[in-house]
Amino acid sequence: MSESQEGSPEVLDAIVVGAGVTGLYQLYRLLNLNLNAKILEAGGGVGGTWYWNRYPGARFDSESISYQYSFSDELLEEWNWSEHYSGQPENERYLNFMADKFSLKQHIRLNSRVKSAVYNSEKVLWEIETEDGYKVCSRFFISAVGILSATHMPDIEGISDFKGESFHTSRWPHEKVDFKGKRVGVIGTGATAIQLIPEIAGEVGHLTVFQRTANYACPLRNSKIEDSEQEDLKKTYPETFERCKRTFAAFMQEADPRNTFEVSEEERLAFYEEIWSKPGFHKWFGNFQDSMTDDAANEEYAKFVRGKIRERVKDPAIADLLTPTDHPFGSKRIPLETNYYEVYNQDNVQLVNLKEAPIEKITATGVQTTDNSYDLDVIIYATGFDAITGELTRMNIRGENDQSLKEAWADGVKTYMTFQTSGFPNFFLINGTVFCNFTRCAEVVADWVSECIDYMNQNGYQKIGTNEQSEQEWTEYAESLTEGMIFTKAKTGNWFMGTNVAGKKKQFLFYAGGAIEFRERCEKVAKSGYEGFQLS
Ligand code: NA7
Repeated sequence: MSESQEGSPEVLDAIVVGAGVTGLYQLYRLLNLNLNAKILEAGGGVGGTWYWNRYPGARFDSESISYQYSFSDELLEEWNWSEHYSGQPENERYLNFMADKFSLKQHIRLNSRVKSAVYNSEKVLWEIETEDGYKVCSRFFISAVGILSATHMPDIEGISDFKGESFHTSRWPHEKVDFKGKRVGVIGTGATAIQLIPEIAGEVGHLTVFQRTANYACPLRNSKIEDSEQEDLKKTYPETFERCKRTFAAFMQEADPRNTFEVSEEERLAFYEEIWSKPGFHKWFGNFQDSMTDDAANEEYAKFVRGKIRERVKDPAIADLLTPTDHPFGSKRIPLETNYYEVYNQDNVQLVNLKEAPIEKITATGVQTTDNSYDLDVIIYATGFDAITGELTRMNIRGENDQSLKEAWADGVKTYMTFQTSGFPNFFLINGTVFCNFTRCAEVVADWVSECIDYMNQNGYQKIGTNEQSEQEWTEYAESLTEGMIFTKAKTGNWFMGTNVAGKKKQFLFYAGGAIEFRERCEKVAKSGYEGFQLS
């Protein structure tokens, strides 16, 4: 019976926030430990990223087979991917299939955005309330809100004055949007816009793309998986997961052990062409091993990519605008595209250079830049996310001494092992904060938390926390790993570094030690009886 009917909230073992990839698996693991656990999910369905990002063209940039869960042979056997890089509708169906298969939905409360979570030291319980007034208490409070949940709307005057239709890409309407004959504006040219634009360019009457920074988009080279291929493909799953375990960020692609200038120019170009012809992230992670660490090596490859962009755009002036020169290749997330650059050869598509003339305001009829007005029927904000910390600090999470997480992180994110922050006992962060092929590390962190809770229960511990010393040592160590790293070299607009959101502390928001090291450390800490954590 619901506690609100009775007046006093029910007490659970664990509340998980978010029914995305990580949250669903975390719930599955907790239920298998016979714990009384529940997910609170803001959306009207399960899927997280794959529920919210319904814009045309939204799809995996990791291989479907390397992104999928690995924990259940039955699930691997029963689910057939229809494309090598599967699209949002199928991804959402997959996560629903998983939730149904393991009977998770009865433990998920949808349309339940967490408003506050307050730690009660006396009772060793988290008191949680959702925006619709539902209250629940829980011993463990686990955040699985993902990395890209909090939408980032630009700080532009007049957004609410626009009389036409407008939406952020991650709040795309559930019903099909009819673009036929309409004048559509897209603000932003990140990975999202680059997936979306080719999908709508053929339908719209006119498309205006407002670009501030050009990106190094690379061809995705997606293809169908025929029914006849399924069986053979499934035989590759064990090797796929093993391969991911061997790479730094748990992707399938491994860097070439040679250095860029170790080979002749001819050989180098042939190698660039070879990785260019492969699908997915080969062009990023499968490159010469120094391509992301040596500036000259990086520039050599960047030149090759710029040439590839220019080849595809007919008007040299537009090609120039689309060609990035202000940041190294791979210093920002590499977007993967299908027919993106060709869109700019269409007569009904216009590229607006915001570097030259920034947006001044949104008006009732469209977008006004410092040198022109653009009349539009629809404005699409593809302006990204307040990544990793945004969703967490928007919730009112208060730990010991009534300190909020927002206050605790005022000078930047501080954690121990990415899992806990001092002053917030029994609160686990499993947001996906290791730089990693998402699901590969989601399984690692949810397994670790489940085993930790099981260990506590077996040994009669009520509470786990970390202290300022462990937190400081870890945070300093994690920061030291990022020195000179490629991601620190893009000066602006980089959600990995928090520089896309005004006022956010500049800090690499992922753990940069790599998935292999992180996994080993997780194992070691667990084996040591949770060194650096305090159990009581
Ligand atoms: P991104 O990669 O953060 O891209 C956001 C885009 O929006 C980017 O081109 C920004 O330009 C642009 N932007 C943001 N604010 C403004 C304003 N005020 N004016 C003009 N343009 C603006 O977000 P995505 O959603 O594309 O991708 C996020 C991740 O989702 C992606 O990496 C994948 O992992 C999936 P800027 O570059 O800052 O000049």
